[in-house]
Amino acid sequence: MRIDVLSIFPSYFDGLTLSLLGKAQQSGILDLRVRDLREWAFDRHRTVDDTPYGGGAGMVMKPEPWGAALDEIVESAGPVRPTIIFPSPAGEVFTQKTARELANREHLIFGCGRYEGIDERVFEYAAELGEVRLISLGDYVLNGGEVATMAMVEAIGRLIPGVVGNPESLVEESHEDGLLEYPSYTKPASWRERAVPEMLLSGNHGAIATWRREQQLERTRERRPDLLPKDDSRQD
Ligand code: 6GU
Repeated sequence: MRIDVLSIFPSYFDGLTLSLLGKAQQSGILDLRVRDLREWAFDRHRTVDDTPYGGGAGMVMKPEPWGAALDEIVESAGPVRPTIIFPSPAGEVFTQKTARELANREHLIFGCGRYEGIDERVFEYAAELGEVRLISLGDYVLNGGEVATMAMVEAIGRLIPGVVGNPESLVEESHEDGLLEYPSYTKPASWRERAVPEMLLSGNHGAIATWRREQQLERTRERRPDLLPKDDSRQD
């Protein structure tokens, strides 16, 4: 999979060369290219923003650098039509389902906005080049798309076949089956007067699987009831 990231703060993404995703890049499974949007600015000061038409607070990102950058990146990737993602608190909410869907794409482009936003015509133009998605991490506000892009690249990248060594560890995560993960324990069996649940020491794998399922349901009901199927008959 190829992923291009456009940002005026490319060094944010240095961390993505570490650990799992770094290995995926070294092995060629993931081709991640982070580019500075200012490379496509055209004046001496490499300006990427300007005042908003109609007035109002803050600055808006100019369309020309975005257009030139998207043209060059899409052209360089050949005939494949990319999915172009603009992280935005005004977008659809990113979930594990979104991550699974995007992990199947050949080419993703993330356009990280800053300031009050990007000139609206950029989204219209990008839709001529590929499938455009405005995606939010949730209902809170970040200063720009960079941190959101890092979260999404990590969530998507680990779903690319071969990135996570043991694919079974993907299946047992929170959210993969719509429930939160069951609790985990390791040695010692007793630590600061706290014992590991007896069940896990029983060696009865069927009973352990049932217990873990119950734990998943209990935690989900407690912490994230919104994830459970609607059941109007429930009393609590
Ligand atoms: Cl994707 N961008 C910004 N700026 N803020 C956010 C977000 C994205 N998701 C949640 N808050």
